[in-house]
Amino acid sequence: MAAINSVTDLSLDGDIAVLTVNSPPVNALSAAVRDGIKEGMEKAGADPNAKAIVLICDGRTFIAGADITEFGKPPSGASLPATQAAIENAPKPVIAAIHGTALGGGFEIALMAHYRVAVPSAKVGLPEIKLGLIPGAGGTIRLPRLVGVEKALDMITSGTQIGAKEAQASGIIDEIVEEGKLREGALAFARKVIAEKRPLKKIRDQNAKIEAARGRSEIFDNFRKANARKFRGFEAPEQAIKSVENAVNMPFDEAMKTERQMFLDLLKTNQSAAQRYVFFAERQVTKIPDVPDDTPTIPIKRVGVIGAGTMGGGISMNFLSAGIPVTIVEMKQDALDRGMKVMRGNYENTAKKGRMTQGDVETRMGLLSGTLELEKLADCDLVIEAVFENMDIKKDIFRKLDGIVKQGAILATNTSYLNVDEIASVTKRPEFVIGLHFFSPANVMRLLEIVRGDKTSKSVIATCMQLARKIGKIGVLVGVCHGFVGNRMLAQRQREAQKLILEGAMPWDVDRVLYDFGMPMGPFAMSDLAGLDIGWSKQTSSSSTIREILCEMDRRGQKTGAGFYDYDENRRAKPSPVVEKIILDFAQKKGVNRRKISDDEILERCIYPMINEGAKILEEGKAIRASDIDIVWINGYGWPVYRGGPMFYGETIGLDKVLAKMKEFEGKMGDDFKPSPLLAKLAGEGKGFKDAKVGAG
Ligand code: T1G
Repeated sequence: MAAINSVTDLSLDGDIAVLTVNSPPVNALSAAVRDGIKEGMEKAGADPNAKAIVLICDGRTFIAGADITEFGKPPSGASLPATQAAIENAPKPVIAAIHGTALGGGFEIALMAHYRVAVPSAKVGLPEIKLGLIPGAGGTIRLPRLVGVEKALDMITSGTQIGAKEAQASGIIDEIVEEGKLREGALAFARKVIAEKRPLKKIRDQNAKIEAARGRSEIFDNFRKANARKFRGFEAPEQAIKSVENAVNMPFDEAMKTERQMFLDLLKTNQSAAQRYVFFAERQVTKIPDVPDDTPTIPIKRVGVIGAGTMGGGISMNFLSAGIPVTIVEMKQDALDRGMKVMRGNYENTAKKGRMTQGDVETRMGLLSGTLELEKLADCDLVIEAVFENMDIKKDIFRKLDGIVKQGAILATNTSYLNVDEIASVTKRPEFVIGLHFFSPANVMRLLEIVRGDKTSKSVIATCMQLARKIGKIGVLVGVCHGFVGNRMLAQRQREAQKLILEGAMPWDVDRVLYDFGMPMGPFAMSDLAGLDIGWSKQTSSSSTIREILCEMDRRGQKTGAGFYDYDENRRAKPSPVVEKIILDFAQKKGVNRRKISDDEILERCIYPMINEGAKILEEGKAIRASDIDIVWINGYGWPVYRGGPMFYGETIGLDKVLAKMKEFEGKMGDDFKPSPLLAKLAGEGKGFKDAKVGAG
């Protein structure tokens, strides 16, 4: 065994050279790894005692891609293309031995080998699209030659990983070897290649699968049309499609050169910077300064959910799908039956779409029990209250739970706004009380705001952060304040949206601007979807706002076929002349002189106050870091990932520009736009939110 460098070594096993990469945590293609592979290949290639070369990795995975931490830094070490050429041009067979996840540049390295073997649990993929990039080392040129154009387009534009079996069936993997015996399997395969005098198979010479698509632009146009909604606003997917089309129609080396340039161009875009930022932000969010990774956690073997409505049912489904039994409580049998029926229906819809079997449905439903008695929750390890958003009702429930549920169990509230400390204060176990704020639909949205109370213990926090991952959520630790992080910032946008339609815009103007910005829908379409009558009361309604007027007219949103918009039988929204007249009359009655409001003003007034509120949240320590706030908005409200989140977007615009605009609006429209001291400080110092102090969440 001879070390090539600190992360690679070369050994000889009989007549097979074994080049091993060992660069934790994921063997990313750092400069040292590239240097080691290039030098190792050249040495093994020149060694007469080596009849073949196995490229293998130690640790958890084969190379998981380029080292994302190196992006944007001056290049050093061997280039990736040079490293790849050393593999493909080796004068003897190279076998890539894959375990874990061969992704991005790692997969592109494996594609340079003449053969590939893998253990059954291995996966391969080209996830560059998730970073706002396209594969930059031949992925879009070689993969179609192996698997065909359609499958390549799908894999590259979705960034999905495929398992070893599917990869073998698609022609990517030559042989699957025994789990846990990758090295032995790869050596045996190498000896077979030598014994059978198999050729040095280069993918660049395999053209059969692309010839069928040559000159057929409709394949690519149809793919574009079929995915237009999914790709809306993103730059990289179009480049990926173009590069695969080049693979089909251009000479190999020209297509390679064009791909590399497209990759380098994308690397410089704000979209890629945003998506790379989000990649790391999603990993940072698990790091809590005062709750170390080794904090003891509480085993959660049974969960109780109070309320079988939309939220309670959705929340329960998360645990059932993770194999955790749930006891769900309602006050009336018909409500309980209805809630359980809805849950079964949701699962059966998923089964109809082929995303689970009927057996999966029965397994999940078999873990669910319903009851009208709170006492049945006594042996639960976690109880989540998901009832009406009223403090007195919640306090009453927590008083009862405190006397029923076993000691050491966690009592959680799903409140969207209310004060978790006040709820905890009615129990004798405030250290076991926490907020678990799910986002509707709770079985779909990935975000879970985990609200730490003043007295919530570190073990309870650690348990809930771990449980979030177990049920497939992104848990973000936030502090107690009205609306926590997401809804507190949302309130800023909703206030401005309501003012804008009074001052001169129409609901469909505001929605169009925010939809074109990249949001899944604007505030008024969102209100119609959720229902305008949330928190509205017929008894107290007095036509004091446009929303009240609409609810009084029974225009309560999509569910009544009309709200801010009119809806046809397929729930397609159309601007409503009725609503337009209501708005004009209301403005006149209020003595508001309406004016033309530009799209820029709509966008700035909806988003800049959100950024400003995010700065206040950081100042108050209600979020640990700005990137946590961005993760909340991307995963809770559909903020376009290619804009990185509101705080990242503020930095893209420039905090000085955001501050100047807030001051301008403050001069015209008052304190709603008063800049936060932190925003003023950072803008004045030419710094970004990443320079803000870390909060406790
Ligand atoms: N570069 C640098 N660090 C990385 C990394 C990478 N590619 N991938 C992961 N890490 C770090 C991560 O930040 C974390 O660090 C630790 O490894 C464990 O990751 C030319 C240019 C491999 C499936 O996009 O999908 O190749 O927080 O917590 O859940 O075409 O990491 O511990 O300090 O995610 O087991 C393409 C991205 C790059 C793969 C493992 N490759 N990584 O998941 O662990 S672009 C990717 C992943 C490219 C070429 C282009 C996952 C994983 P820390 P983790 P995991």
